[in-house]
Amino acid sequence: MSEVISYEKIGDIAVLAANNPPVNALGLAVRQGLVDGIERAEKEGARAVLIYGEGRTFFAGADIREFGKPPVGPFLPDVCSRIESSPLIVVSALHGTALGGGLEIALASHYRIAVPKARMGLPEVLIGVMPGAGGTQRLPRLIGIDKSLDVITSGRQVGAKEALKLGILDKIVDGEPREIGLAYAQELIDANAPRRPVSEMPAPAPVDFDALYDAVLKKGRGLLAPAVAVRGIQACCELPFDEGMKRERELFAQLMNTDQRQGLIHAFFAERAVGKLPELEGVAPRALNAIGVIGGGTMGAGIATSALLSGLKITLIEMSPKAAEAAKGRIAGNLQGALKRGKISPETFEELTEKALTLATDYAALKDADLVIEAVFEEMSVKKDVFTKLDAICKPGAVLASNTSYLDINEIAAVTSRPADVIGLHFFSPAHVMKLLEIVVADKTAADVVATGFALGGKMGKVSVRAGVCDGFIGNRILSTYRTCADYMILDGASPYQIDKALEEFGFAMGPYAVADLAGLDIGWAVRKRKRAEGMNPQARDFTYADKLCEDGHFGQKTGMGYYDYSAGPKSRVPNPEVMPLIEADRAAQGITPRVFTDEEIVRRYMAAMVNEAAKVVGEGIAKRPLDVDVTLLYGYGFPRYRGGPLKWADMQGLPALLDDITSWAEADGYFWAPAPLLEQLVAEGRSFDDLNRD
Ligand code: 3H9
Repeated sequence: MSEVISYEKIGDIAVLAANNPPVNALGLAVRQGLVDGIERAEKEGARAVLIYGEGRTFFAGADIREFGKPPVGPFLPDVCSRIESSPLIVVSALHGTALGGGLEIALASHYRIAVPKARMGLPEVLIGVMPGAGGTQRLPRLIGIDKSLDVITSGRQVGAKEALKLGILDKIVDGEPREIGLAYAQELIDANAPRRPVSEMPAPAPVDFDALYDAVLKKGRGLLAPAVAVRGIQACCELPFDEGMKRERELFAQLMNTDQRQGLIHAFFAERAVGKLPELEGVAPRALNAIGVIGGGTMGAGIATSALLSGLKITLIEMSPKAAEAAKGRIAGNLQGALKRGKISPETFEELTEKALTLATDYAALKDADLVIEAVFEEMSVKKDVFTKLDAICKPGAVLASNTSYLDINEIAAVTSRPADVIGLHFFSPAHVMKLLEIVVADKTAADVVATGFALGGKMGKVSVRAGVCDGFIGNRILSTYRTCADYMILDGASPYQIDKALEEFGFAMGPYAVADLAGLDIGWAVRKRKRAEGMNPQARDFTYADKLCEDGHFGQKTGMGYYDYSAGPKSRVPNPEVMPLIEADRAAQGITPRVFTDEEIVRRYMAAMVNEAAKVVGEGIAKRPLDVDVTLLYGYGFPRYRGGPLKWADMQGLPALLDDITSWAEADGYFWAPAPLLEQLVAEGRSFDDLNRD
């Protein structure tokens, strides 16, 4: 027998146990082991077969690492058919996460039992494919169209209790999967229970699948997989089982060949790789029991909320008792949201707001803190003042973190006597919702302080990315460049509305001007004023239309008017009629004759600006690997996940063509479009960004 599937005969029951850590993925050896096990059970006169997983889970699905490589048999659909067609009774006992091909193995079994904590689902659409081993053919036969549509097109995980209610499971029993499975198989043998192949159950009656397809496609904002999966369910309802299986396989193969599949799988592995840094190997984080937060505005309150929700005790410092109470109100408001969504109980709400949170106005309250995060006004002198105080108060070894979004952490660290303990922890607003955390490592930051930043991010459920020090770190630096590119396109003839539409069609949740309205136009206004005061590079182009909007009191959604008019509510935006005349006045003042931009050119320039700056960020070591940039943009900036991130997108587009475009635009504006040396190097060497991820 194969090593990854062990075989044992206990009385009348053949036991096939999977042992393929970490998640019992259904790689070639596992698939072969299952087929061999079933054959042996039949030969050795067993009456039932039990399939279960050793370790943390039942099969978590096909081995995604095999995707894109030439497939080698036995293929998973055939393994499932072999299991289902066995004359023996086959029982699957589920624990952990039975996902994708794992659930398909269970669906091909005749009976399914699970432990109460088991979770299951068909998450294939989340990695750009669809169930390809009978999931779309068996699940609708078992639980009907509506429920299977929900499970398959959302890719969500279903808990055991719900799965029993849906009809996916036959039984839930607490215990070890092996023991509960053996007892259930014996019970079935004793009761002379029949085999129960799902493929022989009647299929549901067809419905209007074209309408369903369109609705699912629209909901996915360009994501193909869930819509194509609808066609699989359609095949279940309209075709005999075997033909339905063939159709499912064709649809699966079609999705397998898409860029979306590549993008989503890149995102899956990239988000798991961000925290794996050679510099942190074997480095233990410092203690993380008592956390301090300085400043209880939107950001500080969001950070405190997120920390409280992850079970940390927080001391929050504000300037006055009144400000501290206001901060508590913000935190309570955030936690109310979690309460409403059923994420916490009323008792936990009480516990978090009354016991786990301490308010203070004196820094002395931070003397025992293990880590302090400041979230005060974004001004160097204010930050320096805070760090000077922290240096005087905090115990030796405490981590001192700044939530600055662009200021120089080295300069902040230099005011302390312990720069090795200083780090940037850049949360994104609202901090209790947004998953991204940039961990900004300054010149003197100690490795165990970096490890502590990652440990805190892990506790808070964040996706943490290591960044180096520069203006804006990874994310805001790249954002500033592609936003500038969009602003220049406006000066040259595009409208904010065309740009938003083109980028939303590309897959961004919101275009840059709708985002600006949401964030508040006063933020960009302050940055422009600062840059002008510092002295802008004479080659950079400037404009006044956005300032004029602010001067008129239009700060975006919060004032009901910005690039868009929100008088009918935040979700129903219409262009603000004041905007285009302001833009036209800017163009006239600068002697620009506006030209027509196609949506395609808008996307191409915007993306090229993003990729070029991202290549500079990687080339300068601000991001260690291209995948760090991809994850930053995916989690902090609404980049469409199915495109994998800007540098994965660039690889799939082809780097030489992108560099050609950038070089040709540099003829007109060599300052803005100066090609990134790393991009030039990769093109010269015929390599991709992903090659650097693997180096
Ligand atoms: C499918 O089944 C298609 C079929 O319908 C048809 C085929 C014909 N393969 O996430 P974690 C690795 S499509 C290979 O950190 P957790 C993962 O990379 C598949 N490797 O742990 C990581 O490796 P490393 C449908 C996999 O506890 C390690 O396992 N199934 C796979 O937070 C631990 O993972 C899915 O889409 C895999 N399938 O979460 C499930 N899965 O240690 C995808 C994981 O080297 N997986 N790895 O970094 C998940 O959702 C989560 O990993 C899971 C565990 C919930 C299982």
